[in-house]
Amino acid sequence: MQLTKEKFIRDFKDAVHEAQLIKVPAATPTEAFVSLAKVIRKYYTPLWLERNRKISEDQKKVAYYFSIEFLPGRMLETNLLNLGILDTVKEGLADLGIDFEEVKNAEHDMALGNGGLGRLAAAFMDSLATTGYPGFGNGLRYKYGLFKQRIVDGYQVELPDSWFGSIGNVWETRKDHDIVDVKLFGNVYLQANEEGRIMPVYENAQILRAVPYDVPQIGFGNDNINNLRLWDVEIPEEYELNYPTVADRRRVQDITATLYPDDSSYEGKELRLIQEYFMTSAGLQTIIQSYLKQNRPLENIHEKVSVHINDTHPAVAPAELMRLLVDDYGLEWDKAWQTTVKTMSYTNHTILSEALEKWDAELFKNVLPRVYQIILEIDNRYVAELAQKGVNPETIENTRIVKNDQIHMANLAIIGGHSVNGVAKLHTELLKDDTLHDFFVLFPEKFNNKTNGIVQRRWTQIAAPELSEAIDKTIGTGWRTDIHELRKLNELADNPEILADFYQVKQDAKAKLAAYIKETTGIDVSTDAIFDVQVKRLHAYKRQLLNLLHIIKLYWDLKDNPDLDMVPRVFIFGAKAAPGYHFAKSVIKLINEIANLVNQDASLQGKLKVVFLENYNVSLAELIIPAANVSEQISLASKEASGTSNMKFMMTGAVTLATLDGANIEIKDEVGDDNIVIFGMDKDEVYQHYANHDYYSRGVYESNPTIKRVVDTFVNGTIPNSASEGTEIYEALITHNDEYFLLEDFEAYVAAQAQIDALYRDKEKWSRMSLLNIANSDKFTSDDTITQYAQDIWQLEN
Ligand code: 26W
Repeated sequence: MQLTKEKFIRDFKDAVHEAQLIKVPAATPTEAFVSLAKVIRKYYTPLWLERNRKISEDQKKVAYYFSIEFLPGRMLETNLLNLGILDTVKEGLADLGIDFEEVKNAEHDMALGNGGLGRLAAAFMDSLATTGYPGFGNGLRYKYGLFKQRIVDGYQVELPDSWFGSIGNVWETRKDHDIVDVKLFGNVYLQANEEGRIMPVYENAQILRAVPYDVPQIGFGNDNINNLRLWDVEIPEEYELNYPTVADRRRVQDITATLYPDDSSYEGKELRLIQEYFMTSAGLQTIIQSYLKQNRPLENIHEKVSVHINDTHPAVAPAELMRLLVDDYGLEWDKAWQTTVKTMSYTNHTILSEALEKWDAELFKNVLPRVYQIILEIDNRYVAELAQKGVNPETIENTRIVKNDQIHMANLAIIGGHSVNGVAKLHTELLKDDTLHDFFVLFPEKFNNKTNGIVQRRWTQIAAPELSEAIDKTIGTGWRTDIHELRKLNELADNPEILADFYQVKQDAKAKLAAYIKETTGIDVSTDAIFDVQVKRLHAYKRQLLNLLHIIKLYWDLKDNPDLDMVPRVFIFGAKAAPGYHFAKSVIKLINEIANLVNQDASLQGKLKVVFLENYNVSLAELIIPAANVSEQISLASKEASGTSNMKFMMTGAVTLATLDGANIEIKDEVGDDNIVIFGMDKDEVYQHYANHDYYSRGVYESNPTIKRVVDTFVNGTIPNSASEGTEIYEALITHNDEYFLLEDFEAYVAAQAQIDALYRDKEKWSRMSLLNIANSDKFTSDDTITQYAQDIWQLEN
């Protein structure tokens, strides 16, 4: 959109006067932020209205991305950048004596997600708007997002994330117009109606009101605005008498109160099931209503609507759509089923079996009695159809939805949809060959890969403005709109001046992070050191502990030989652990205690520093990632479905130190073997261990003195204040046979780290590697990923 600085200043002043009844110079950053948001809303509202009008006038097919998590982080700067008015606004504010950074920091992260899955959903929203495809989000409006993490005495403490604060969500619009009701609990029986149709009769159901709040998703440079619809729950006025006490009301409000903070294991909690159903049912109801306005037959809804199931959390969708089509709109079962399968598609984000959702049939039946009946019917018909085709009984049993009194949600998503995708090449292969092999044999045509991506604009132009300027200076600004132009940097990678420029940009980013580290932890770190970073959720399979084992080895090397010739290293961690995940919390405690140990030891001469930054979130990632020299992506091969931070690090010039897992493999393919450091077992070697049952960690421990010394450090009193956590870790590694093969990969990891040290000493060589990583990162733009979803899975037009 077009905007002059003068007009902006006038609008902004007016907004401050009107909203705060104060003059601009008196406005606090929060007041300035609220007023700025009001001004921006005024700018985009006509664009948003126009977009909605156009989509319905053109009767375009729309994809709805159903996700229990969306993790956009802050929206202000993205919104301004995408509207094309970021520089104008920054200049206008500067004229008024207002620091844009302060205003920006007044916005609370929108953290309605745990990690990769939620961040990916937010990235897809941005990219859908940017590519111009009509793709809308559908999720929950949690009052509290992912917990705020504080570290007290080295331990993680969780605090509620009250992100609404006193100002609420400045971007959202409540849409009373689209309110719907959602039914839970009660009894259902079937009865013939006057026309002889068998209809469900509900008794004593709880009826809740679903209220949508729409958050605009602004496309980059195209004035295109899509919709992220987040549902809140309310008690319908007419049923108020059913909720006489505060406790009664609270039980309802709980449905949208908090995001479940667990991304490591599935928990069969009733409230979670209600959350999942609530957003799915409400979303589908409004989708049908808006489709019907086009006066088209419901049995063709797949021609104008796609519903995407992001992981299994919204996987009740095929059954709920069947319920709506058959019960509420009177479609024949077979017709309804055909259109349902054509409408639905599903992405799997993990092969960890403990994270695959299964519901106890009893619990499910109690909460969703009618949907339960429908699932049984889908399951019966599925089994009968396959049996009739002569499929062997074992395959049928493996793939059916209801068995052993459990409902397998992934199976429902696969059977009830036409597409199943993994999120990186290796992950999709593993799904086909292993996790979902029986499905792949039955329905090979449903399977496809969609390697994840990132919103390059956030990780370059917003998080790394100095890097972006350095790129502008070398290849011009075209890459800002067409990321593939980054490839031009490949030709410049031998130019020493350019390399020196980029080196300096990284040094400046490191200085910024160093200042933050000093301010928040008191630890001094030198920008001459290698900044070696591992930031992600804390999980055993991601192997933060392997990183720690190497740190302990370095510690002993330096204690043995204080003059050891090594490039100084700062190991930086950021990680939240699921509140109930004991082992993960013990690892956090140990990282912090080891940090205390090494940071205070003068004999190490500052060569080794360990920093744990609390409350890792999107905004902190924007500070940390551009400052990294080394990107730690060291999960056990086969376990990390894709990873997406690996892509962000690459794009901002870190060198990846990685196992052949997830998208690391594709990063290696893009950047070439010389510009990445790979180590450890590959997926086949891991699977061979599983098949042969031949791994014995105690044997490795007893026969390798270095490993023994490192592991013993956890239990011999070297690390203060962590006896019980140290024992727990020792036992995981030795008594419980080291589930993620840390000891097996240890030596390879140490060697890879030595290689990093050697490479970094040659400044020019390192800078070249760094630049080549940036130059070849364009493959990972989520704009291209979403284009593939839109074309291959959803068949959309932009
Ligand atoms: C049921 C509890 C639960 C909740 C969330 C289990 C598992 C999850 C998610 C599937 C975990 C997740 O975020 N997976 C990550 O998805 C990213 C986006 O595709 C991938 O890049 C990561 O590799 C994958 O771990």
